[in-house]
Amino acid sequence: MKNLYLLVLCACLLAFPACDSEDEQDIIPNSNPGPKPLPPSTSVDSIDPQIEILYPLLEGTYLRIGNLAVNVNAWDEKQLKEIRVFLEDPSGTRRKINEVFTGIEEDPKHQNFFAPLLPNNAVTGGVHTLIIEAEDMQKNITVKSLRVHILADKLSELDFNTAFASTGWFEWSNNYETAMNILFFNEAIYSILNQNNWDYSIDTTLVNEFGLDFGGHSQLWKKWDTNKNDHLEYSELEKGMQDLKFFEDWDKNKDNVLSEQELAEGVGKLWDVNKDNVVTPDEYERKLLKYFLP
Ligand SMILES: [Ca+2]
Ligand SMILES: [Ca+2]
Ligand SMILES: [Ca+2]
Ligand SMILES: [Ca+2]
Repeated sequence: MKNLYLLVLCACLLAFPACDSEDEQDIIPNSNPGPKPLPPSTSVDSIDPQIEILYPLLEGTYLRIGNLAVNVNAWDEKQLKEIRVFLEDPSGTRRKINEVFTGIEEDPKHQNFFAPLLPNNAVTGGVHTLIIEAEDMQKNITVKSLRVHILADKLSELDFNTAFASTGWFEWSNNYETAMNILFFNEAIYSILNQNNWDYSIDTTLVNEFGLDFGGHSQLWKKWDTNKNDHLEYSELEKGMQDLKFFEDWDKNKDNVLSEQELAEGVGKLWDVNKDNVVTPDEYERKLLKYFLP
């Protein structure tokens, strides 16, 4: 039956050019030929769209007060209608996530979807499912999903490495790459210290507190502001971080990048006040909230 349909379709298509030229001759004398008929559809779109999840990279655990965003690309060989993203809570209730305009260039075949998910007070704790749907103009739909474990108010019950990883800070600061190079590391520290992104002005007390909280360095601002203009130029930050040797010391396997694990261990070592090799919530909670969960 299907073959018969195809034969008929082919026959019609072959017949069309001849018909066209005859029709054109017929309508030339007409002063108002009307809208030109649409060309016959030569194929049906039965191919599903494709989805690429840029992040979250992995199914993971995040604090409700941490950073988590969803970023997805989808494309279709004909024409994409839309990307839809839902977050399903542990009870199975689904809510649609609204897209945030990013200005990323799109065309009929490609679309991008970006939205921050966390921090969000409305999100409860528990295992959630992130559901991504891409639909084309012929209603072909592709669905991908991944699980995200959201921790509501459990910071004080977490071991340090889990707490650090759950902030989402590493992913957020590192453009969702799995290894952080020195440029991203310095920029990440700079954005912790310079909370006003528009200029170099800085809360000098915060720099001094950072010095004390990360290795007991007193009066760090005095050392860092080498040109004494009360601003932190990026070059001063780079020089200051080089002197502290954090990147060098924390890069345990010496591959010139920091993994999230290396970063957590490096920070943890500085925050283990009583040096018992365990970073307890009373040792890390205030600092984690202050520097990595602002
Ligand atoms: Ca398609
Ligand atoms: Ca300066
Ligand atoms: Ca490394
Ligand atoms: Ca300790």
